[in-house]
Amino acid sequence: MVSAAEKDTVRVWRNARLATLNESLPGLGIVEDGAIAVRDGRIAFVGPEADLPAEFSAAETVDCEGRWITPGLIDCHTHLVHAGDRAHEFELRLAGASYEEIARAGGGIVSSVKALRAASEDDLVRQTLPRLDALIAEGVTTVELKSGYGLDTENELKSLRAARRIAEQRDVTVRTTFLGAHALPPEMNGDKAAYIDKVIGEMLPAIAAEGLADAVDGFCEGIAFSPGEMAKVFDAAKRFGLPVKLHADQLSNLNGAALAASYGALSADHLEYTDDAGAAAMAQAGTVAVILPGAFYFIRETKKPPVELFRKHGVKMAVATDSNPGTSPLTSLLLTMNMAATLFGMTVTECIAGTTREAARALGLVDEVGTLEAGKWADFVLWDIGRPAELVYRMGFNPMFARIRSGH
Ligand code: DI6
Ligand code: FE
Repeated sequence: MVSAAEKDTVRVWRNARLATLNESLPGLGIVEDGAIAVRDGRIAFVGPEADLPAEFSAAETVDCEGRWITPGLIDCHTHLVHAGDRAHEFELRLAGASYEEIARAGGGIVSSVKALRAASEDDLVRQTLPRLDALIAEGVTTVELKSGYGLDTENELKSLRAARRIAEQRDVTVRTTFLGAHALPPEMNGDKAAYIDKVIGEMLPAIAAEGLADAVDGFCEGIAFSPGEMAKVFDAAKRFGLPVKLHADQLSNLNGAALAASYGALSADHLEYTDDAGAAAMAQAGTVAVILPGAFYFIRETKKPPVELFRKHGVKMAVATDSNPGTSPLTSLLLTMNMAATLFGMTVTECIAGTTREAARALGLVDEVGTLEAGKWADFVLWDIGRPAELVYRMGFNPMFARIRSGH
């Protein structure tokens, strides 16, 4: 919490090199010899230090000694709230089993469901915080947390309440997403239609009544839910005024990207199997493509997301960890950027925009965070680097110097 005295503080960061990500500037929106002035937790001025308005000349000043500043990093797709791990399944996969085989044999997401149901809300918070702390240590200031390992009303509520509590325990902005349509829980005995009815008729109303979800997501896949089933969930989300997103075309092309676009989804995520029509529909709808190289790498997928098609159609691309126990036990957004570049050929600018401005867009927050622009929250990171490419280039090294959230 910000005290009244702190709130009134005006502070200036000077002698910095800024990657503003301001869309009206080319590339990273670089400003050399830059300064940022912050008032009441928001950016009041950003630009060349020579242009700093006189009203800030008496302000408390931080000399950045020529360091680079970027917007605070944003991880816009995570399943950080989970219990236990799936290291055993990892060993099975190393011995030759596939992710889908393990899922069909009752492992996979369902084994994380058992673990989450057995954990208390306190336990869940306690187990999640170290993973969140790893992200924060690399400059993450906004994170999305999905439910989706509860798969009944009580346990989905527990997951989202844990997510809201986590937001109070750390200096980070949390957006929560209800992912009830993640997998079919065992007690439904294969009856997907009945489960979808429960998601819509029981779980979503209970979650909306407590204001626990900022968005609704689903897993549209052969091993999960069909486009028709997801459409029902999206219709219900619309009735509650909640924006939607979708795990789409990860393992096969069910035209999930086009389905998401037809609902004006904030994002469609994964997208390895998305085709030209899917990319065109996303561009038309302004649906962000969230690229998740951690899952691609970890399950040794070989079909790459069609980055070229997204560029061709002008689809905005975000990059996120997909941090989860089954397909992406990854808690480094910096390493994720390296993977997006190395595995998918994304450029340095695309990777950095993908973890700042475009990630903000994928969460519906681009008017508040994601770039260094006057009026936005003062969330930014000082880096000990010589050029922005270093954020993407290194593997397993953290050059963060300082992390500022809401000007503190
Ligand atoms: N796609 C994924 O990669 C994760 N969820 C999803 O819908 C996997 C989640 C898990 O295996 O626990
Ligand atoms: Fe995911």
